[in-house]
Amino acid sequence: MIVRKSPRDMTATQRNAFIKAVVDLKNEMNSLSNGTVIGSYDQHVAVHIGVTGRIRQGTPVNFGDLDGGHGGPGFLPWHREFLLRFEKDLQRVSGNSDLAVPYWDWGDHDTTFNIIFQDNFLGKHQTGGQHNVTAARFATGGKWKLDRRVHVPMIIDLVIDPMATISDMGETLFREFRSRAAMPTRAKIEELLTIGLYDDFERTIEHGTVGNQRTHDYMHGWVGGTMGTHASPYDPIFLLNHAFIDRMWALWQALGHNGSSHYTSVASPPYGHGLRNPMWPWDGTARVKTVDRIEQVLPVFDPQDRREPRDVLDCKGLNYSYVDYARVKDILDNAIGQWKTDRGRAPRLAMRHGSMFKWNTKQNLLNATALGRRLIDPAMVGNGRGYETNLIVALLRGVQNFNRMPSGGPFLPISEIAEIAHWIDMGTPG
Ligand SMILES: [Cu+2]
Repeated sequence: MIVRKSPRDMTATQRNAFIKAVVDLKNEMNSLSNGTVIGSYDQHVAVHIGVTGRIRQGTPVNFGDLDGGHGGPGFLPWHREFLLRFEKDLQRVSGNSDLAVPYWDWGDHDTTFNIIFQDNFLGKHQTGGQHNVTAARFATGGKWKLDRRVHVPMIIDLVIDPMATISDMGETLFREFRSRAAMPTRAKIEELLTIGLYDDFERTIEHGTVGNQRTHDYMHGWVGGTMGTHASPYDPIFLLNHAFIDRMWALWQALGHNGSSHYTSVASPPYGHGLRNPMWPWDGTARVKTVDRIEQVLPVFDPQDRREPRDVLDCKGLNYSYVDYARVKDILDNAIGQWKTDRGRAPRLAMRHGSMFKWNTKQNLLNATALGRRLIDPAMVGNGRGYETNLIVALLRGVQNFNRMPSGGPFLPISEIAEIAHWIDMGTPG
């Protein structure tokens, strides 16, 4: 099982390996049977443009009509599948089957500015209007050239950022960053995990319409430039952005919203959005056509290649996770620093809960008991029942007569509790 991490938790070697894979995929060329020569990376961009707007021959429609991957419940499963395929291609080109797409934690501003948007990763954050990306590998000079056969006409493709003023995106990756102060706050991101219904969760994380959230649409516009268009996957931050959205969905699922009963309640969703609809372009024998110029550059899809939202509801079956044991240990170790309930000292957990209460190795944590209760019942590991374990129940709301832990707080943020539940659901990787 691969583990997608924040760049904060990756080694420099891992971060460099990711960048190298991205650049190598961009430079890999394919000759199609129609004579077109096109890059592997650019074909993923084409798939994204193809799903956005017009899954129909001829392009007569308004934006939003017949979009198979946005503006509806299928947004989350479609991008989950899209990211998995992109990631598999990065694994293939690097020869590293452990390579994982990192995620961009919108609430972690230090990592955003000190690691992600630096020239040794995705390029420096700059304010003051449109500018080309500063990291040499993503700059002009033919190294990171945008393919006009894929992304024109921009007038139609350019919709996410209403502030954008460009009419032709050209061949160079560019951005139009907003400021550090315009980033989402940690507290607002935590609120997303308290939403109860799938459709509300989906709409909020896609459009931010509930509670004025700065989420998917906003973050595309926050980076701006190429990221503000339907050709956004040209900017590799797209991958990190969507990995974070996918992670938020996985964490929301881990809080008891997993399985098909926590998918949409929309009665007749648009093509590709229903639980058992095929998702374009992995729509099997149907293979509904998109606009001609995109059809010309797409990879060939096998008629057997058919994916539906219900196929991607469970990350475990897809063999990836967002949390490993090291991350769980970090969360619990950091919490100890906050839990000063013993007259200013860290709580004496062994005294209160017994000597079995420890997590200095994964096995310790899996065996741990408190007051004779197993923190993580083995029967609840790996099957979507992490949220029922005593550990998660105690952290979220308290077990039977006992208050939410730690007694009196401070309580763990819901996202960190969800991370632990997700880790249990994924079968405790790492
Ligand atoms: Cu998208």
